[in-house]
Amino acid sequence: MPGVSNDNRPRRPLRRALRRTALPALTGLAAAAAALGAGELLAALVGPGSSPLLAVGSAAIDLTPTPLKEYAVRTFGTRDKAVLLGGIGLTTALLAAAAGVLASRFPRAGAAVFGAFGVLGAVAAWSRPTAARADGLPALLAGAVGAVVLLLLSRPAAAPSPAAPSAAGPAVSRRAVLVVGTLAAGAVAGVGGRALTNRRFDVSAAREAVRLPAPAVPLAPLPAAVHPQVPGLSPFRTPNAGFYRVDTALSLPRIDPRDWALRVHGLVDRPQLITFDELLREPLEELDHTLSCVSNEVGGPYVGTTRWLGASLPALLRRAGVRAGADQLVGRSKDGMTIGTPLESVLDGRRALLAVAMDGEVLPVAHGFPCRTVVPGFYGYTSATKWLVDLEVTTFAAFDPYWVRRGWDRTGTVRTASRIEVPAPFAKVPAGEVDVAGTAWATHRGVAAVELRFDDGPWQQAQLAADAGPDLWRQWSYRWSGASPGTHRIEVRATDATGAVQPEQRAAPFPAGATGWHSTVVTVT
Ligand SMILES: Nc1nc2c(c(=O)[nH]1)N[C@H]1C(S)=C(S)[C@@H](COP(=O)(O)O)O[C@H]1N2
Ligand SMILES: [Mo]
Repeated sequence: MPGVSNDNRPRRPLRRALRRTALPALTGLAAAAAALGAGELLAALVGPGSSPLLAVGSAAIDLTPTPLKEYAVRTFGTRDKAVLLGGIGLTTALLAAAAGVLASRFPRAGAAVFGAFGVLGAVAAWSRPTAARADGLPALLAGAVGAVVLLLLSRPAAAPSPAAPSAAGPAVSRRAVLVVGTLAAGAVAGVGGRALTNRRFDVSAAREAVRLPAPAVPLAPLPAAVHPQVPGLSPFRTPNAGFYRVDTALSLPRIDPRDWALRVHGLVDRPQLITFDELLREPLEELDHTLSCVSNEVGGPYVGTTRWLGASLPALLRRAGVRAGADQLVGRSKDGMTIGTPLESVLDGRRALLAVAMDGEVLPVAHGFPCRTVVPGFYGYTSATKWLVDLEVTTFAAFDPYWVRRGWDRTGTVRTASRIEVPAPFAKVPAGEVDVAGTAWATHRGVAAVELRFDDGPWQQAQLAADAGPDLWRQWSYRWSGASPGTHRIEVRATDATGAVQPEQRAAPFPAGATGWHSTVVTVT
């Protein structure tokens, strides 16, 4: 049997290949682990925005071209951030392995790769809109540690003694032990650093300590008739745990309400500064409202309905005294997001809030604790600043907020939308009577009608559940009788309270929200 005749032969090249690439690559990974471990430990001292991986990730989010970002949201949904961090981790690992191989021949060149990435990470951290002086230091430390560890681990082993021809074996394994040890130590430091950061900047105790005052302007409970009671249809009020989350924050801004103050400035006569205690002493109002995201595809899940509680935003602006000529209200968040709302709409009598609670609970950290804006009629990106710290009265001519700079519509008025939730797509339903049900919204205009059609037949009126107001979605149902066995396509369209029928024409979410009719295919058996 040729090829197996000499069972000594395959071993040597293997060992040589191992020494030439596998061990150097692993050495590069170990240097990267030590680097990131050191970086995370220092980041725990400096602040959450200074973690080198997160800083690079945040910069990547800001620099990602809009089509790619749309693709990511479409493909990965709310897991987009995990995918991004995974991608950055994988890229880092590959580059580190390559730098390790490079260092086995040119140690200084390998070390220089680490130095360069340290500088890049620091630039990323300093480029954040809210960067502090020290935020680049963890990445610089990481680069330096990575370079030094790589140089130390890549030093040529002592020349093998001629008396012991197998000396290369122990030298390789001694180095392998060092490399694996460094890898493990770096991983422990990295995980430990993250845990320290989370512990140091945790605000869950401060959040639990908040006592919500009773609303000065309470709302009656919603009537049961807002829900058609069709099994499988989403609840009218979305529980907080199921409320969609969309934002650019890789690590959630954690704000202790005792350190929070809201500044109101710009084109106003009397700039304001309000602490959280002062905010809670305002007469608090309740608002039932459906919040939706401009990135929601036709039939998509980025929409939710809740009862918000907060201080009146128009009342605060009147106290500040808005000057003539101002037409845009810009909210800024702790993490530097900017969101611009048409000022005229905020002041036209609709109930707009500086919200502190949703669904009877202090705002969850992921939804903007301790304070966010809510302005009915607009998508979240032009109305709902989470982790709000600053309100500027300005003009559209003077300032383009974050998403507008990336080509999105500057107004962000919610487009009329409707979706079929029951039956589920591709469901098999028994012949006879079939319950069809879903949700429609045209926030702040209200939904006047929902129609269905089956296999391109004539439009049929769906039965609307009780109307709880124009700022809320409206659920609907339809009893489909005489469904014949086979595959059927159901389409839905809504009409808003101005009489405008949802257009059939499909448009992508960019730049002003998706349009088109939602449809679903079911099989009647
Ligand atoms: N600070 C901050 N606020 C933000 C965003 C963000 O990225 N950062 N995203 C906006 C967008 S696009 C939407 S749709 C809503 C989503 O709010 P939710 O996550 O509470 O559902 O928040 C808005 N407010
Ligand atoms: Mo959004």
